[in-house]
Amino acid sequence: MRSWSAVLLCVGIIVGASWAVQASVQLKGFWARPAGKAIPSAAYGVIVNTGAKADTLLEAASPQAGRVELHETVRDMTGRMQMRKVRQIVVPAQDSIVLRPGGLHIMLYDLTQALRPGDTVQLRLRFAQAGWQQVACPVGRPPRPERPLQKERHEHQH
Ligand SMILES: [Cu+2]
Repeated sequence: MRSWSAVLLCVGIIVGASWAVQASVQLKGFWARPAGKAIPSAAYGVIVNTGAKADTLLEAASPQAGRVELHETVRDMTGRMQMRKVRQIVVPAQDSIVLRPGGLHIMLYDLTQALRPGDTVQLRLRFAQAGWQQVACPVGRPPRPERPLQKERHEHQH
């Protein structure tokens, strides 16, 4: 098991290094779908590219899943929605890509254990420019969209 821990150490160093350099890719509002151990889960969120160059998501990995794939959902000839593996996801410069149910998403196969609401999935995404980026995905429902600040209600009582 010594070689395996050496590999993990290397991954840690690489991930740490990519954090040290301010990456132009930000991962926001990530969450994962609850799933039993025998059922695949999926992760969603927003990839924001604040850089001047387009970046490309090349692969994803998680210590909690044996296999992680990039997927899209498409309508087939008969009108049914089907999932399909994609090789990469391009994030244009100064733009963002939304991963959501019914659209692009990250599929988690061969879970090491069931994912229940309140659990957290550690996800790593590898970008062509930004390298490996890590994000913690709470298991549960999608986070509530940010709402504009509501005007304070003033009630005058005389
Ligand atoms: Cu899928």
